[in-house]
Amino acid sequence: MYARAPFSEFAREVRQGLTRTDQKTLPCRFLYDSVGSALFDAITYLPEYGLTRADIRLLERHSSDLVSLLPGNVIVTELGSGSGGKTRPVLESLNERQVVVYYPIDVSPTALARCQQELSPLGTVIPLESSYLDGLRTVASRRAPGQTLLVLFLGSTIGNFEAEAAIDFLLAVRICLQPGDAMLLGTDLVKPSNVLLDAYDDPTGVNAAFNLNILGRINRELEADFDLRQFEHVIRYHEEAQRIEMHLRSLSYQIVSIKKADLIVDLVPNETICTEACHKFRPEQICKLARTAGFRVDAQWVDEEWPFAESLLIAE
Ligand code: AVJ
Repeated sequence: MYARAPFSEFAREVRQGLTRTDQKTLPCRFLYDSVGSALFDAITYLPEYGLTRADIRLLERHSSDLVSLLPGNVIVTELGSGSGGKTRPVLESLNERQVVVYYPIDVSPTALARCQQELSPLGTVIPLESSYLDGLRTVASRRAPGQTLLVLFLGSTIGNFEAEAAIDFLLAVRICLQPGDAMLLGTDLVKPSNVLLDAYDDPTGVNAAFNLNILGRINRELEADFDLRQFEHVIRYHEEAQRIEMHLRSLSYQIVSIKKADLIVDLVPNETICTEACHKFRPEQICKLARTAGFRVDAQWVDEEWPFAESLLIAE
C-alpha cells in the first residue's frame, strides 16, 4: 500500500472548503498568488475601485498628524505590507524626527523584496516572511525598552474577517502590545450599493479575472481540471450585514478532479463557491470594535471622495 504524500496547507484548505455541504468556500488569502497579486494591483487602478486611492490620500494628508500624536521613539511594523507602496508617507514623516526602523510582514517574498528595495532609503527595513501574528510577536520581542510600537494594518484587509473573527484578531494583536503602543487601522466605509457593486464587478472584468484566478491556481498547483469558462463571477451585497461577497457560479453540471487534494467535486448548475467576504464599516463601529479589543481611538480621518477611514488605535 503506497503512502500518499501529506496534503499541503493549500490542498487541506481547498478540501475543507469544497466538501462543505452548505456553501462551498475557498479561503480568500489564496487569491494572492503572483497572478492574483498582479490582478489585484490592476484593480487598485480601476476608476470604479476607489478604496486604495482613498487609503493613500489619507496617509499622504495625515501622516505628519499621526506621527505628532505618537510619543518618543517609534518602531513601525505592517501586517500585510505587500510592496509597501502606501507606507512611504508614514516613514517619511517619522524620518523627520528619528531614525526609522520598519518591519514589513507578508507571506509574499517577492513583495517583501520590493518593499525593502523601495523603502530602505528611508531607514532600516527588516522584512519578515510570516503570518501576521507570528511576525508581530517577533517584532514585539525585538523592541528596546522605552520604544513605542506602531502597527500598520491598512487597505481594509480587516474587512475580510467575520465580525467575531475581527474582534479575536484585534485582541490577539493587543496581547502582543504594551499600553501606549499604537495601531493604524484602514477600513472601507459603508457606501451606496451601486458604488460597491461596480467596485467589485467592474465592466472591464478585472475583478472577475482576479476571482476566477483562484480556480486557475488550483489547476496549476493541485493538478485540477477546473474549466474556468464554466464559471461566472458574481457579487452579492448584504446591505444589513454591510458585507460584499464574491462568488463563482457554476454554469453547468460539473465534475472536477483535484489530484493533489485527492478530491472529486461535483457542482450543479447555479451552485456557487464563495471566495471572499469584504465587510464595510461605519466610523462608530470601528471605535466600538477597538474598545472591545482593549484600544481607545485617539484620531480618525475620513476621506471625502471615497468613504474610507484611517483610525489611530492606542493600546490601553
Ligand atoms: C484587499 C481585501 C481590501 O476587499 O476590497 C478587491 C480585495 N476583492 N476586489 C477588498 C478585493 C475584490 C480587497 N481587499
